[in-house]
Amino acid sequence: MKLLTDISEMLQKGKINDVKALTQQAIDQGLEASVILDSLLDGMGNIGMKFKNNEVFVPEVLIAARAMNGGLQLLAPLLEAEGVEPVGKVVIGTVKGDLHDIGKNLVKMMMVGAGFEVIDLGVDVSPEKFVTAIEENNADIVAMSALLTTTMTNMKAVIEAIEEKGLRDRVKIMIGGAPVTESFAKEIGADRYTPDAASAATTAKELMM
Ligand code: B1M
Repeated sequence: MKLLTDISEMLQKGKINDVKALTQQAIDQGLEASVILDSLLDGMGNIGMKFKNNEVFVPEVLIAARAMNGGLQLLAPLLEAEGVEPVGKVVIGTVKGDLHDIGKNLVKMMMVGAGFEVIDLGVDVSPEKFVTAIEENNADIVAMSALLTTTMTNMKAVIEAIEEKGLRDRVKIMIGGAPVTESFAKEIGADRYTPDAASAATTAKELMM
């Protein structure tokens, strides 16, 4: 469908106003939020490939990411619409040293949609900040995202800080992000690894049962 390919193309060009206008158009036409989301993800996937092949560089990726977040903001109310009674509290953030927040934002939206109250600590979050937020909010789940092989190891530091504070039995630990795997989750003592935002929300619900 042309509208959807246009969204993907405008995102790759970093045209935030066009991405927002086209996303709104798609919403107004009654297209499903998940279908519109796929076109945004397609654009970001292409940018990722071009970045890897040195066809585009950090500034282009940054403006594409800004355009992606612009589209996501419009989709958020639709993705979150299902939420009813809070089923639990989640503290979420991207780990220390890591500035990637698009995947984390998606996980947050899906979890809000699944009925969770989500406390978003943002990016570059230190272990101490995670621990303080878990304590202050009496969180049921802590959800960590990492996109770099160099920062995923900081997830272990968060788990150690949680253990040192004696909070490990009180909180479930979920991790995810492109370089993260099931075996890494086992290695560092996380409760769950999930590969995408939708499965993160489903798994969070299972953990509350
Ligand atoms: Co960065 N970057 N980046 N980047 N960037 C990657 C990750 C990279 C794979 C690109 C590449 O080389 N092919 C590479 C990492 C290599 C590695 O470590 N193996 C890389 C690099 C090297 C870097 C820099 C070091 C570049 C530099 O400066 N030379 C630098 C580091 C900055 C830092 O963090 N300290 C950097 C910077 C940036 C920008 C700032 C320009 C920008 C981020 C902007 C932003 O997020 N606001 C950026 C971007 C956009 C990317 C790519 C192109 C796209 C990432 C993305 O948003 N994808 C990325 C290449 C790629 O992934 N193809 C790349 C879309 C998003 C929806 O997917 O976040 O994977 P993702 O989330 C998925 C799942 O992973 C999962 O759910 C989502 C799907 O539903 N998920 C979870 C995520 N978190 C989860 C948590 C969960 C469960 C699931 O539970 C808690």
